[in-house]
Amino acid sequence: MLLGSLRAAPGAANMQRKFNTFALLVIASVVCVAVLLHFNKNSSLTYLTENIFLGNKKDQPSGTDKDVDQFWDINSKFQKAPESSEEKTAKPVHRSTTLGPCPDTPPNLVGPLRVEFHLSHTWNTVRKEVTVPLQDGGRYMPRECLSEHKVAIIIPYRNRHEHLKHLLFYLHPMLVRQQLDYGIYVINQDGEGVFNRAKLMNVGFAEALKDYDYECFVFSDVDLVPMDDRNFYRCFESPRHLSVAIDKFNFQLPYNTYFGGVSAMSKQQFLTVNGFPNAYWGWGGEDDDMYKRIIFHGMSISRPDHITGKYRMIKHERDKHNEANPKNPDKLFHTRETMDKDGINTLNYTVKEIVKDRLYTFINVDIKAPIS
Ligand code: BGN
Repeated sequence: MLLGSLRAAPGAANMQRKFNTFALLVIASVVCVAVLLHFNKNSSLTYLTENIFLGNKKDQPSGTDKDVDQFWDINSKFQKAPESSEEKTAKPVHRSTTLGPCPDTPPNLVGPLRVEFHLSHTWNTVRKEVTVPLQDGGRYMPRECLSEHKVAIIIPYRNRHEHLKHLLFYLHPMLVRQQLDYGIYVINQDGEGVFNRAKLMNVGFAEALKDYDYECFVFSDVDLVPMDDRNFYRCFESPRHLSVAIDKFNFQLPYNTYFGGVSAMSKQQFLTVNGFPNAYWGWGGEDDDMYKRIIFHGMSISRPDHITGKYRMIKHERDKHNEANPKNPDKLFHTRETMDKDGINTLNYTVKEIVKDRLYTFINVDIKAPIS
């Protein structure tokens, strides 16, 4: 009996050991499966395997020059620029949440830029030259770090496609070097009514916010190209005037309170002053009104120095339906009373079409313009 039990004991221990090993294997497999499922659900593993180079890797021309240029002819029927099959397959970027913040001073800035307008680009050549990996709608975010700056570039627009080509040709690479998380919004005033730059800015603010959680807005004329990439298209503690040294004004401020051309305001700053006035139809004064809104709300203006704040303006004739409006200067005497009653809080417009191109988001809007 004893012998039997003594013999039986090693057998049972063996069985026990085998069972333990088996149980350990089962537990390990369950843990592995759970870990895999978790990472798959949360995009950080997917990110590592997914091709995040969106846009058109080879920068294939999309459609013919004629097709694309026709799109910009306001008289032709509004249509989306044809896309190559590669552009169509662009998917949203999944960024790893483990990326560190981008440095405050971006590492790849080059300083002064050579800006020339004598080359006549077609949309296809601009597309080929702008080789940065953009998502549809002229959107970009750095892959190497988490940008601190979510910036919408708002460009009021009508019939200026030559200018837009030049601007985007220089602007995209510069904004990429500045490591911004940005999008470009071209706000086109539909129809032939009197132009209203400030109202288009307000529309751009409202529409860009529907697209993404932007915290900063750069309002830019279409004909102003920055000449130095150290001029940051980001927001500061105070509203910022960026175009301080334009060639047209001999690289000087035309007057001390000038706030026109290119400016940057945080979402909060913009809302505090109730945005731009909507009441300035035709040329002149709306930027001065914004300056006054800022000052009347107890803020001041910040500016880059006259070297980094250099701009080249693309020469052009005065636009049709944007003549200087003799009624505008008088409005400036009433900014204090009007600023809370006219602005982003009273904005009304109708979006007629939104077109997402690789280089920009084009928003065609009816802003109820009077006929001149
Ligand atoms: C000013 C315009 C600005 C314009 C600058 C630079 C007015 C208001 C009446 C005094 N202001 O004269 O809107 O940005 O010139 O061109 O017209």
